[in-house]
Amino acid sequence: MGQTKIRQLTSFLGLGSNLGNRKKNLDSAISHLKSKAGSIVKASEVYESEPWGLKNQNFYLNQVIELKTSMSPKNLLKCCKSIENKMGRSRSIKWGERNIDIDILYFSEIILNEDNLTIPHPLIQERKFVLVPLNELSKNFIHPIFKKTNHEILKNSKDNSKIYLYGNK
Ligand code: PH2
Ligand code: MG
Ligand code: MG
Repeated sequence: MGQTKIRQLTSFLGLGSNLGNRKKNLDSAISHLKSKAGSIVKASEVYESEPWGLKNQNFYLNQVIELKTSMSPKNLLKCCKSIENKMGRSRSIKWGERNIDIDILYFSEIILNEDNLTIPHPLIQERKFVLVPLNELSKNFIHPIFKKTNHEILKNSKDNSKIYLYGNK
């Protein structure tokens, strides 16, 4: 019998939490992603970071994961939203506090510009809380629009908000 091979692509996802048990929230998001979205190839260390964009809120825990998935970008977005909902995420104000946030950063070399989904994530270059864990996993990955590696993007980023290793992966 012939075997059906399902084409799998690599996506990088950014996870963030600044409400409730932040570490448990990241762990729970990862286990939901494992059961619903594909396989986790690598997970970065956990970092604690100063709130970016809207200052008056708790520090975040942030982590980036590398996922192998046979889903389309749209279905992966739906899956991330449904995990956020299942975890009780209430739709907060823009850049406001949340118990869990799952963002698609990259999806292979795909470039997508749709109403509710822009890939690569349009703010990667402005956020050290994304760039630092992303560099830990994949510093040589080339941003499909900027044609620069994650390493170069981090080096050129003007974000100087605080980020520390939290550890305890
Ligand atoms: N997420 C935001 C807004 N600000 N700041 C940090 N440090 N980490 C985040 O994950 C984050 C943020 C909206 O998604
Ligand atoms: Mg976000
Ligand atoms: Mg989000």
